[in-house]
Amino acid sequence: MPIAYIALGSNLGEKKENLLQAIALLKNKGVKILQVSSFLLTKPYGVIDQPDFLNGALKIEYDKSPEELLELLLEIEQEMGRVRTRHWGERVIDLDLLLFGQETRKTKKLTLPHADLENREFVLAPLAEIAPDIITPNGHGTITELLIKLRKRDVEK
Ligand code: ROI
Repeated sequence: MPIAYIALGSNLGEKKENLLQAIALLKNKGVKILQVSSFLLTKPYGVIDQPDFLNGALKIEYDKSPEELLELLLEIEQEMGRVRTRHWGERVIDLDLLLFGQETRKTKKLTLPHADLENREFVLAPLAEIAPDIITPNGHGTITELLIKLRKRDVEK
């Protein structure tokens, strides 16, 4: 069965409860949760005038397509009352599909691996806890190597 990785984020309301609820809803919908990272409080990236985020990552097993998984993630975001305010704004829950086996996509709806994976410490840090040695399909290195590279880049800025 294909293994996929999902990023979780919340910066509104009870952040920890929101992440736990999203995991429970995934389970209810038949997704097998294999591993849950710790949750890290992170400074907002991109649009910085918003509350800190609580971020985490999941390793799951899923027997349908990446597109179906994406639909499921969007469904959960909606069920949890995510309101899209501004682009890259605050949200109760954000579920991003990061990796799906060795699948690659570049469609309007879905980019695999996630387009901004290598630039986001708040994604790579929890992911490195549960999948330090996996190599992304585009072959830029292991998750640990990507995280080290990103941290070096940030120091040099
Ligand atoms: N920044 C952090 N730290 N964590 C997130 O989950 C997050 N999500 C986003 C943007 C607004 C890009 N920034 C973030 O969508």
